[in-house]
Amino acid sequence: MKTDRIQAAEGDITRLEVNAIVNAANTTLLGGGGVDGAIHRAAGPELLEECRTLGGCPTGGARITRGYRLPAKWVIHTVGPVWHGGKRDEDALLAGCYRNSLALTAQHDIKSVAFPGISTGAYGFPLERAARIAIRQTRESLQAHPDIEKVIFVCFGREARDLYDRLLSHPPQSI
Ligand code: AR6
Repeated sequence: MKTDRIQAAEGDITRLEVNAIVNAANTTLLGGGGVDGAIHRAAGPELLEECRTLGGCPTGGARITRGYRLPAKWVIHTVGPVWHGGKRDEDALLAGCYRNSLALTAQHDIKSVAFPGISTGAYGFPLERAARIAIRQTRESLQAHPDIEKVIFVCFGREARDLYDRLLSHPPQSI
């Protein structure tokens, strides 16, 4: 696999010119704070209208909508686990967010997709542990979905960016 299919970037995910952005949603899919609030504000009220038709989403799952006023054509809404110390299947649930989001990406023939750090804000998942899971699962999913051309991990702040750059420079077996 070509490693340059995966990149880290720093900034506001709502401004990114990619085919799809992933939202760190909650099980209602009806909006919230953090990146969820920013995405709904930037996309406009039509996004909430469409989300109302979906009937929610379980933790670890993913659903897709249009992007409306966003530069991205699509929004993939995934629900990360709340961190409870690591004993409530949080790692597997977080991996599911990336696996299911990338499966939707492939199903809709989307070539480029950007992720925020799912669960690493309000939901309290430790950043480095989350980043390792994100990278490991994305590398595995990209092998299953050769038509996805680019996955961007959008980091909010320098610390997260440095972490992702460091982990992405590691060979696959070592993270
Ligand atoms: N662009 C990129 N990353 C961002 C942005 C942005 N505009 N804004 C925040 N982040 P969070 P969670 C980063 O709390 O932990 C919501 O209320 C942020 O620094 O948005 O999965 C939902 O409705 C952090 O690294 O999501 C849920 O109830 C990451 O995005 C709950 O929060 C995720 O932080 C989900 O919590």
